Amino acid sequence: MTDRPTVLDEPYVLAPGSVEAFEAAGHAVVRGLAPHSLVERYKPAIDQATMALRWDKRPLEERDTYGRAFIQSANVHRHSAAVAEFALARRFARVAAELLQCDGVRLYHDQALYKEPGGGFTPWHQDQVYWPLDSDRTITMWMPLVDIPRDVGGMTFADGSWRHGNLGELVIGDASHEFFDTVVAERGFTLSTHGPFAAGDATFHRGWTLHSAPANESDLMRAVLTVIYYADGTRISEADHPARQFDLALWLGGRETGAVADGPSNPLLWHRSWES
Ligand SMILES: O=C(O)CCC(=O)C(=O)O
Repeated sequence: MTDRPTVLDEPYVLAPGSVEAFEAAGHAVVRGLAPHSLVERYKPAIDQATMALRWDKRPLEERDTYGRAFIQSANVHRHSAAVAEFALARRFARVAAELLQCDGVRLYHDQALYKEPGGGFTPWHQDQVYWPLDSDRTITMWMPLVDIPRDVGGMTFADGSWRHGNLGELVIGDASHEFFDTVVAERGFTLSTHGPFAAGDATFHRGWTLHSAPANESDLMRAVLTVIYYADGTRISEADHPARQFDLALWLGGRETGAVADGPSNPLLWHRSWES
C-alpha cells in the first residue's frame, strides 16, 4: 500500500497507572489504539489473508471444541504488504514493550482469530505452554477489527494468574477448560473482562495469564487480529513438550536451546533506542 499512514509509527500514550495495573493483573485494555480509519483501511486485506491462510477449512459443525472457537490463521502479515504494515506497526509494539517494561520487543507471530456466528467458546488456557521461550516477558495484543457488543465480548482473564507461571501444562481444549475451571475456583482468582469494544481498541495479556472467551451467539463475525511479542534478548528454552517442539520449528526457525531468539522470523518491532 502506498502513502503509509504516519499513525502506524506514532506513540500511543498509555493512561497513568496502566503499567502498574498490567503488572498486577497480567492484562489491560487500551482504548482507541488503532484509529477507526486505520482499521477500515486495513481490514479488507486482513480478512482476505485470514480466509486464505485458515488452518481448519472444515465446516463449523465438523470441528472439535478448539476448532469451533475461531477461524485461526497465523502470520497473516506474510500474506501481503498491506497486512504487514498494520500487524507490524511500531505503535502497537511500543505499547507491548511499555507494558512489559522492557527496551524492545520482537515478533513471535501473529494470528487472526475470527469467531464466527455460532462459534464456540474459547476454552481456558495459558498461551505460554506452547512457547519455548525462557522469559515471562511475553505478551499478546488482541485487537477487534469490528465493534464488539457486550453480549459477544472479548476474553475473560484470571487476575494475577500469570504470577503462578505454568499452572497445568495443558494445551487448549475440553480438558484444559475443565482443569482450569477448577483451578480458578480453588485458587480464588477474580475474573475480569473488558468488553464491549470498539474496532481498534485492544487488550494485552501476558503469556501465563489464564484466559477464556464465551461462545458467539450473535450474527456478528468477531474479527480479531492478535500479535504476540516477547522482550528483546529472550532466549530459547528447551522444547520439552510436543506443543513447544511444534512452535520451535514453526515460529523460531528450529534454533538451539539457549540461543537468543533473534532469527529472521522474529524481527525487532520496536526499540527504545529508535526514539532517541
Ligand atoms: O479470541 C479468542 O477467543 C481467544 C484469544 C486467545 O486465546 C489469545 O489471543 O490468546
